[in-house]
Amino acid sequence: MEPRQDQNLKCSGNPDRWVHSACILCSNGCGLEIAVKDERIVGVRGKLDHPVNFGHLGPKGENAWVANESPRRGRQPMIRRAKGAPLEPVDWDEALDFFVQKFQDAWKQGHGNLACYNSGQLTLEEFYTLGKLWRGGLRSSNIDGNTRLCTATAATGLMANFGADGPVASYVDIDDAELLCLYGHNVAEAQTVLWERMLAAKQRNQGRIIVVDPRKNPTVRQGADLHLQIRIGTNVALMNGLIHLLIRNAAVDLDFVREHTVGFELMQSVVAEYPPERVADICGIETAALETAAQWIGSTDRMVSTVLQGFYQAVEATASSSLVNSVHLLRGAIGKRGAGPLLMAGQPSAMSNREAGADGSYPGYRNPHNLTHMRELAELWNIDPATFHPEVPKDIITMLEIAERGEIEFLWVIGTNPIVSLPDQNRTRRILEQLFVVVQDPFVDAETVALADIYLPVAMWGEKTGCVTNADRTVNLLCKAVEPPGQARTDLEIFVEVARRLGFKDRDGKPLIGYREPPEAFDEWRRVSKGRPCDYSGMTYELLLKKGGVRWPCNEQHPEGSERLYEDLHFWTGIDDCESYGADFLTGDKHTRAEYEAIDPKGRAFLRPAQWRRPPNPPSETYPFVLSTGRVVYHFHTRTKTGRSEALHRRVPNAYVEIHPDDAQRLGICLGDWVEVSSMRGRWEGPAMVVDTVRPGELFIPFHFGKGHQAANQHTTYARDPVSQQPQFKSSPVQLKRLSFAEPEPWLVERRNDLQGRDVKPYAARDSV
Ligand SMILES: Nc1nc2c(c(=O)[nH]1)N[C@H]1C(S)=C(S)[C@@H](COP(=O)(O)OP(=O)(O)OC[C@H]3O[C@@H](n4cnc5c(=O)[nH]c(N)nc54)[C@H](O)[C@@H]3O)O[C@H]1N2
Ligand SMILES: Nc1nc2c(c(=O)[nH]1)N[C@H]1C(S)=C(S)[C@@H](COP(=O)(O)OP(=O)(O)OC[C@H]3O[C@@H](n4cnc5c(=O)[nH]c(N)nc54)[C@H](O)[C@@H]3O)O[C@H]1N2
Ligand code: SF4
Ligand SMILES: [Mo]
Repeated sequence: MEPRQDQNLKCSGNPDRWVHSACILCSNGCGLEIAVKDERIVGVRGKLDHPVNFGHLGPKGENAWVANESPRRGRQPMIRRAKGAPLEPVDWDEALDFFVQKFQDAWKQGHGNLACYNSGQLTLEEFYTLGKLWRGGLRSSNIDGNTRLCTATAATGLMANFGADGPVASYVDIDDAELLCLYGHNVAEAQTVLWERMLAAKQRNQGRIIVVDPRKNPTVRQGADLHLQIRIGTNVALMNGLIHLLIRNAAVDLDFVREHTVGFELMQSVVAEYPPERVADICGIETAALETAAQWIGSTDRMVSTVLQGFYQAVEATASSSLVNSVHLLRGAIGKRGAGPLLMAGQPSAMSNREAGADGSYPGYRNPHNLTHMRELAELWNIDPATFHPEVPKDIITMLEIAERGEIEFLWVIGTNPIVSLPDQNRTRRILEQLFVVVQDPFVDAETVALADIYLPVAMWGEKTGCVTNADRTVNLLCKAVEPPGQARTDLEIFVEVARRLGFKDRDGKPLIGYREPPEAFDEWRRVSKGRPCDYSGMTYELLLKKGGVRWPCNEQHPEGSERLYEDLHFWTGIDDCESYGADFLTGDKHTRAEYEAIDPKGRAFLRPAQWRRPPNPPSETYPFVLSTGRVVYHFHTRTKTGRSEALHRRVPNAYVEIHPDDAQRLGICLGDWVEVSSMRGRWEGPAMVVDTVRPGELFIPFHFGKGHQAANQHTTYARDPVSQQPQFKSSPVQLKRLSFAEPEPWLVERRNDLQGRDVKPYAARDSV
């Protein structure tokens, strides 16, 4: 990708200084500098020498920083003295006294009575500290991140084949690939700069792009050479069909398979049941398209596959994502330049959370069921190994189900807006209303704050220092550019203070969290991660400033970081290396250590077959449409940032529903008509986007809008993948009807034209958003 310095500056004259940072509005982690004038953020510019983006920025990166300056920033803590009372401003002492009192009251009923639900957007140093506080201090596993909704399947999918989490390939491999396969990944909208990099690679290598997606989305229109427009919920069948054909076409690298994998015979017998005709029938595609895809995949080993929410947010998530890894193993397309699976992360720092362990994982990809790993962690934390009994980690949906039964009372929400982003909004709201809720967020108008009993105002990006890891293991250092508003504190300061007030100590009676500043937290993390897959022992803030992004592992052996994993084809599958002893794809039943012992592949990778199942909640006569949900290029999640940028907001100011022209015609619906989408759980209303992106019988609503009847999550359910526990956001049965005729607003027409591919330039390369 050619360097190009994108910039958006809103000040007269030159800024006073430029501060080293990165964009955190998606997992791409584009390097940038923040412009500061009169101690305020006034703009950004891409870093030309950054190994991820070479100066490029996309629409969100260029515009959403204005959110820092919003008048809706929280400047003072607030508490609600009783349910139904208003939130009242108080000082930090009173807010934290109230916090600690309520925390301890709940704790008296057992530590299982408290839960923490955090984010994929804090810094590594903050995740590490929070995980230590919760697991090492409270000794509870009731902690999860919204990474559960996002990249939990990347972790379980990687563990299923390679023994541990850790994206295998990197963007450098994309540069050299001849074939890019995008599985349920609308990269043109979701990582606009990565998409430019992919298109540049395709041009340079005279390569090809295959997109597997039920929608003819902007990625398809802007760059696909082959679109497998499968039905929603048929990913596993498709993958089995591809593997069936690779075997039939003698495209499997049998020497590689023999030397470096286990499980081929079983895989062979399962995929034998998926001949092209059956797969085409299940997936609703032509056999010729499937055969072409298998032929392309079978004819190059310079292939990179990316996987994202179209695969992850489904009940067959781990199985389908693991099958992508298996395709790479069968082709020997792994561990070398230009090749490898890239199970993507989505949130800017979801990877850091998976590494540091404030979600379902344990620090350094340690295995909670491996006593040696847990003893080692207890030693590193200087807590008594004999009293440290890690429990089975609980995912957020399981915790909500427990709370619904009245067995959790206290919930600490940090850096996520669950009332908009969790499935089944009405049920989730009822559960949250029952609990004592602490919300820690930079904005007082984030929807979940309305349910808070305590609100803690925090510093955000640009106002604190720390690291975030992107989707290809590149670690970026974000430096503090300006002071946070009012009395807002950093998440790290809050964690340190809470741990102190709760009296969490190590076994020598010293504070469990023995530091206050990000560099000290980072130093401890370097020691804790040493020897593990995500080894940071060789990384320093100085190196990060110098190189503008370093990929782990970074240690004595790889002092400048590592472009890809598994170059030696030795995987983390040995019984005392692995992060998990594995689980059954269909039931989620966890394998025991004894069971693993019997199959320990000692460094070889697993090929794990899976049968396709029809997804639960199928459409019916009453609810004949299948609804999927996802993103638009101009908004980030629940819009607490992008919703405040006029440039972004005006592009898509409202939710809408994509309806295929055939369905629209049958129901007498035209572009702009006000329609209702209803299900057994709720009612959505908004304008009709009549467009041939979706398949007939399928609908799509962006999930970014949470207020009133605009929330897509009215219709989603707690159904989830049995292994990763990631919710099925992409398939809900609904009904559609017109409420009133209306003229389409100009933005809707523009967006429709854009979705239909009128301008096929990548978004990041366009002159204005
Ligand atoms: N603009 C923007 N970019 C973002 C974000 C954002 O909010 N806005 N968020 C970031 C985050 S956290 C994430 S996780 C990523 C997500 O990035 P993506 O996963 O690319 O985004 P989605 O729109 O959720 O879903 C991707 C595609 O999945 C398809 N899909 C639906 N059902 C199926 C299915 O059954 N099979 C297949 N194969 N595909 C299916 C949808 O049609 C959609 O085109 O984006 C990141 N980047
Ligand atoms: N229907 C449907 N639902 C989905 C999805 C989907 O595709 N369809 N996608 C899912 C996915 S992949 C994701 S990642 C989630 C995202 O869902 P959320 O994580 O709920 O979305 P965000 O808007 O990013 O929420 C982050 C919150 O943290 C706050 N924040 C920002 N910076 C900081 C900080 O430094 N500290 C603290 N404490 N707070 C901060 C923001 O103001 C915001 O309120 O949504 C999920 N929900
Ligand atoms: S692709 Fe866009 S949103 Fe993502 S990190 Fe880069 S500039 Fe930010
Ligand atoms: Mo995500």
